[in-house]
This record gives sequence, structure tokens and C-alpha cells, in this order.
Amino acid sequence: MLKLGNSLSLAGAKTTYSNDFSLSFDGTNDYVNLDAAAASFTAASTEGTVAIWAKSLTTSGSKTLFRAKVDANNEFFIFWHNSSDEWRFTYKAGGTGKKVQYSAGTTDSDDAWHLFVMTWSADGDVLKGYVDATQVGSDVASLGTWSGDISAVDVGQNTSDGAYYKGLLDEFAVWNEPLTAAEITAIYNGGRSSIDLTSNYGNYTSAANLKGYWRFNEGTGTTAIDHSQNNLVGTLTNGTAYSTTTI
Ligand SMILES: [Ca+2]
Ligand SMILES: [Ca+2]
Repeated sequence: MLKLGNSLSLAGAKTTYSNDFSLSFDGTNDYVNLDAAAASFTAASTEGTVAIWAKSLTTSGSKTLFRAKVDANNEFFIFWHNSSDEWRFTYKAGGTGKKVQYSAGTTDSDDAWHLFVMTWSADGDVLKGYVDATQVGSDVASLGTWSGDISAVDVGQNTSDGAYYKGLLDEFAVWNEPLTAAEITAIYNGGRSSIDLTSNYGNYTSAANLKGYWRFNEGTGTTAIDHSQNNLVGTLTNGTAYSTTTI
């Protein structure tokens, strides 16, 4: 096991984790309230990445993977826009809304695990979206200027009691830097054997930038532990429950 004396020599070694549970959402009113972790998302407001695994079922309308919001002019989220038949990776800053659009084949309804990642950089002036570690859509530029502190963060709904997600979600993480494509590939490949994002591994070198990490692995109760150093827990709401079906 890792010891203090040899931690440097082990940098890059894979730390595995037994992923025993995900979370099940009913598409009616289930969600995870992560408002307690709002500061962790504010820390990622200008340079950031969010990653989440989803095993999605069809709904009659749009559905949200997650949304982090200051107000209507400053927010970021990933959701399925049903009438457009596409995933949207949206970053809105200072009232300037930008989105990567991805007409998704069956990834919205195939009841199979997919990894959704969005990265953004004010410095680099670019927004990117990835599905299963492949960049989708195009680089989007001309981002606005972020203003304010995030106060509302929800997984599985749009923070306004709507666009509820149906299916399973797992391994939700936020970083305060845009991960590289190589890092996202490492997470995608590692996720299937339970990579632990709190440790660098192979091309994944951003453990120190991990601001929030909800593994949805408790298996019981209504609390979702944050495995990042911030330890800001989420609350399972309206019957959101653990499932033993994992990635
Ligand atoms: Ca899990
Ligand atoms: Ca419910």
C-alpha cells in the first residue's frame, strides 16, 4: 500500500476502488441537491471540467444530467434537449450562452453507460464536449465573462424542479481546470475498472485540481459523500435511491 515515504515513487500508480453502487433516478422528481458544494463549482467557474457517467432511459421531455447556477446569466450544465434530439453542453457567462450540440444516436435512451464530459476555459476561450472520451461537436469560442458565486447545484434536474433525469448516474466529478483529451481517455478507460480520481494515474494528472467527487457509493441513506478534499456532501431527494448496477 501507499506509504508516506514512497508516495513520490508511486506517482502514476493506479489506485482502484470498488464501485458497488450508482444512483437511480425515476424521471419524475428524483435529484441530488448539491447546493452545499456550490463553492466547489464556483471554483471551477472560469476554468473547469465536469464528468459524469449516465445510463439513460427515454423520457417524454428534456432531461438534465447536472446544472450549476449563479443566475440565468451565469451557469453551466449538460442536458438532453428533447425537441432538438441532442445533448447540449452549455456554458453561459455574463449572459453569453454557448453550447456544444451533439445529436446523440441512442446515447439518450440505450440504457447503456456513457461518460459525459464538458471542459471550458476563459483563458483559452474554448468550450468542449466529450461523449465516451471522443470530442463531440466543435470547439466553441467567444465565451462570456463569468460573474457571481454559484448557489444552486443539482444532479438529475435543472435546479428549477424540471427536466428530471431518468436512469442511472454515477461518478460525478468537478475540477477547476480543463482536462486534456488524454486525461479524459484515461478516466474513460479507468472508469470501467474503477479508477480513483483522487490519485493521478497514467495520463490523468489532475488529482490536485479535483474540487468535488461524488462516487454515489454509499448504498444506503440519503447522503452522497464527497471524496474530494472538500468533503461537501449531497442530499438524495424525493426517493433517489442507490442501485447495484454500476459501470
Ligand atoms: Ca458509484
Ligand atoms: Ca421520486
